[in-house]
Amino acid sequence: MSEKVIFGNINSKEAIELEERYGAHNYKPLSVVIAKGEGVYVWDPEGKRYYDFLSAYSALNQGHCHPKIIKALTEQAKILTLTSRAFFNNKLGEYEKYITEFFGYDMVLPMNTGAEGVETAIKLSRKWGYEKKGIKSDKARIIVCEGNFHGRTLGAISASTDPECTENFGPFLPGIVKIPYNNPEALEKVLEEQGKEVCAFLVEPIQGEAGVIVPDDGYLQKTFDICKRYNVLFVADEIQSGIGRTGRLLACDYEGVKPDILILGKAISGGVLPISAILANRDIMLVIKPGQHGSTFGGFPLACVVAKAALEVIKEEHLIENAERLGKIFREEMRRIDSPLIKLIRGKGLLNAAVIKPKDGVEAWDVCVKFAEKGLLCKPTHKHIIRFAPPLVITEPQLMDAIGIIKEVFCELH
Ligand code: IF1
Repeated sequence: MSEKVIFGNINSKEAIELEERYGAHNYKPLSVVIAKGEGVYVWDPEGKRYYDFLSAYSALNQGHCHPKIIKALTEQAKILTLTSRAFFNNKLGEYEKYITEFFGYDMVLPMNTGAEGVETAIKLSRKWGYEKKGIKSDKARIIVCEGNFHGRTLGAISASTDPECTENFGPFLPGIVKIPYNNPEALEKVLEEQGKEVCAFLVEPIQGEAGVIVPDDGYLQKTFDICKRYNVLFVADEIQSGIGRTGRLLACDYEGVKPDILILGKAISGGVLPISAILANRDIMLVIKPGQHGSTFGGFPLACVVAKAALEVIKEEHLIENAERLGKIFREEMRRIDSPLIKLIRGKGLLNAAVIKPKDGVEAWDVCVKFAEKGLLCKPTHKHIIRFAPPLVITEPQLMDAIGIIKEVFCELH
């Protein structure tokens, strides 16, 4: 690491030492330091280039430092950044009109992180449950799926079934019922028993953290219909699966399901700012009245122009179509790799995963370390799954080049 520093003013070793020394140890990153990003590429301080096949967990669908989004950011940053919601601002309404029309909803409630979007959806669902459905005070329940990931706040981890996320963080939010994923019958059964007290079913159309678990065709449609029969809100967490990632604008679009509450995050900013939102129609959204929910930064003018630009990029650059087309090629090519380490390739659009069969002590983590050595970054989820999610701006030649790296690694590993 005595190489010359090209990007920034410290080398990789120094950057890692600083994080280790002064930062909380709530992550265990791969030993790669990123100092610059552009499109599908990132560079370390010493100038080594990598393909980014994580895209900050699908927040960077539009690629690193997209020029149009950065232009919107920097121009607005010189004029007005934050007002709070104590006053109106001249960017929020324009963005609200744009995003609601973009996704086909009456109204939006802007927040910042994904987890806050989830919290907002839970609060709105509960309030709707009491004020519209007539659930008795403090009795409202929300149904969630085993293996979910909805964020790190107490509300979100109360829904979790992963001990790593919950251990010694209790007590948790009451009123959460956990059922198996991809199992409409399980939903029907709880609703039969306790439907009167259930306000919402909260679900990821594809479970990301669980290892890119794609449910059976018809699952979303079936569970949506069941919710309607019991007057339960269908709440979709599309924070990771939304905004073109899976080859549709929303993963729910594959089944023509329109969630009652849609939660978005990550890529609505193109990876530039923490921006999230929930969308719903008036009859639901308006149960929250002035003073009952909010956030200092939610809907700040800087975020509004960034999110609008980021959504425009999705349309203008046909990123949804690109994700669908290149996703198919990716899975085809990956399935052709003849390696005893690969058990299964699955996914939709450019949200894909390889299930690894650990062999001779080689686990998913070791495979990712090898990828990094050869210039491709991705991250294992659990011990045996590798997620592949490049920015949606990736081109076919870039994808083929990256697949070349992946093939090389699997070849060398056995
Ligand atoms: C971390 C996973 C991805 C999400 C869904 C809400 C949130 C997320 C479906 C919360 C966030 C992230 C957060 C990140 C790891 C990551 C992740 F592996 F844990 F599951 F993407 F796959 N709903 N997912 O995926 O959004 O508050 O973070 O903005 O380090 O915790 P957030």
